[in-house]
Amino acid sequence: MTISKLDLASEVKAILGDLGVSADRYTGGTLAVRSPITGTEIGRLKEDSVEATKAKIDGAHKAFKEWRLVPGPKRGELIRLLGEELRASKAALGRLVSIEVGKITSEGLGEVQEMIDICDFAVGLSRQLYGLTIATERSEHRMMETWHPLGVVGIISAFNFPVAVWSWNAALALVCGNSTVWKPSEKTPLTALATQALFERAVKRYVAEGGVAPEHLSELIIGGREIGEVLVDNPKVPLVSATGSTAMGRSVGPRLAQRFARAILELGGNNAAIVSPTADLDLTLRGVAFAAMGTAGQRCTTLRRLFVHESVYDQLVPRLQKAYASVTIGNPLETGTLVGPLIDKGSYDKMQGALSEAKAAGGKVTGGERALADDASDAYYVRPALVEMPSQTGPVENETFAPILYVMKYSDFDQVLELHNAVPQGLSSSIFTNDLREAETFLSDRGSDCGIANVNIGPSGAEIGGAFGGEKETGGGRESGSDAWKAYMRRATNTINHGKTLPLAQGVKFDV
Ligand code: UN1
Repeated sequence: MTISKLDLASEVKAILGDLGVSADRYTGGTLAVRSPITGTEIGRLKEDSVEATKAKIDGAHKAFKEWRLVPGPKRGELIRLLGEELRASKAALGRLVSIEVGKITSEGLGEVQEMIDICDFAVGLSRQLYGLTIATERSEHRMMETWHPLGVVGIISAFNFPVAVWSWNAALALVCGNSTVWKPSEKTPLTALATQALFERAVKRYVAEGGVAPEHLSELIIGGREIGEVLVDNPKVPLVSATGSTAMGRSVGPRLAQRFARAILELGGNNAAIVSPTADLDLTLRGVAFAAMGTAGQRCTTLRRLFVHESVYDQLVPRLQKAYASVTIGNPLETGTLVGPLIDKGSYDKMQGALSEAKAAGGKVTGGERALADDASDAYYVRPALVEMPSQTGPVENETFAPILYVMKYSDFDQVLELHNAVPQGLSSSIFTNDLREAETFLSDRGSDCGIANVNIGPSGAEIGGAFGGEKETGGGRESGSDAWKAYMRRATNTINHGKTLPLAQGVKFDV
C-alpha cells in the first residue's frame, strides 16, 4: 500500500483502546503528535500545567514514603507483573512504537523486549540489594553498609527509545523503593500513555493479589520544556535521569548540581569503529550496516565514524557503498524495510546541513538524498549517507542524529586510537579485528575512552545486562544492568558497638 493511503490515526486509536487508554487522553488537547511514517497527525494530547506537575510530584513523594516500607522482593513482584503485562502486549506496544517513532517492526518489538528484559533483571535484583560488611579496626564492633530508597526519581526520555529508556530507569528505581515521575519526549507521548496504562494494569493485579502499592507510584507528565524544568528544580526529586542531547544535559546538569541533586545523564554519542587489516570483512560489513543505518541512524549508539585501515579500505568501502545504495527504505511497518523515516523535518534539515558542511570540508558524499517524497510529502525518508572524509574535521566531530557515516582511512594503530578518542563524546565504540593485541589494547586503559567498547560487533544494540552510558559529553551516567541500581539508592555506613567499652577510631583518647 502506498504510504499516503495509510490510516495510522485509526490504528493508533484501536491499539490505545485495547491497552486501556481512553480517547480523551489523546484527543482535543494542545500537543499534536505526528507519525513520521506519514507525517500526519495521530493524536492531540492535553498537557500538564506547572501546577498539575507539582501536584503529581507531591503525589509521587507521598507514594515514596509508603513504598519504601514494602520489602524489596515484594516490590519486585510488581515489576514481575509489569513484565507479564509487557509480554502480553508486546505486539501492540511494539507496533505503536513503530508508528510513533518510525522504527521497523523488529526494532519496535525489540524495544519492548528490552523492557521485558529489564523487568526480569529488576525482579532478580529486588532480592540482591546487597551492602558489604567491612572489617572494623575496633574490637566488638561491626561495620556495614546498607542501601536505602532515595525518593522520587525523575525520568526524562528521548523520542528514539520512547519507552525502553523509561523502563531501564523505572524498573530499577521501583524495586529500589522509589517512586517515579516520567516526562517523555513531546514527540512520543502516545507510547508513554500506553506504557503508563500497562503499569496501571500491573498495579491492579498486584493489589488484587494482596500487594501494597500506594497511588501515584509512577506518574506521567505530558508537556514541553517548562514542565521538565519543574521536575528538574523540585526539591522533592533527589535524582533525575535524563536522556537526550548534550545541549539538554548542559541545561539539566547544572540545575541539578545547584541544589545538590543527583543526575544520570545519557547524552550524545559520536560512536566509532576501527576496521583493522585482519578484520573479517563479511562480518564487518553486516556489523557496520546495522550500526550505521539501523533505526535510520537515530540511536545514541549509532555508528557515525568509521576508521578503515588502508590495506582493506578498497575492499570494504565499495561493498559498503553498494549496501548503502541498495538498502530498502520505506514504510517501516512493511516486512523487508530496513530503514524507516527520520523523526521530522528538523532532523532532515540538520542532516542536509551536516552533509553540506562535510562537502565543504572535502568530503565525498554518496546518498543522503530525500526518498519517497512523492508518496509521503509530509514525511522525511532519506537514503543513508556514506561520506568519505579526508580527515576528522568539521561535522565529523558533532553528533548529527541521522544516518550519516563518515569513513576515514588510517595506517597506524596508535594514531587511530588517538583519533578515535579525539571527539567530545564518549558513549560507544568498537573494533573489528582478529589481532589479539589490537583487540585487547582497544579494551585496555589506553584504548577506547567510551562507556561501551566492543570487539567484532558494532557499537549499537547493547543488552540490558551491562551498565549503559558513556563518558565526557555523553554525561557519565549509567543505567540498566550491572550495579547501575546503586545510583537509585542512598548508601549508609553503619557502625555498631556490641561491647562495653568505647574504643575510638584512629586511637584517639578522649576520657572525660
Ligand atoms: C539510545 O539510543 O538512547 O544499545 C539507547 C542500543 C540500545 C539502546 C540505545 N540498546 O542501541
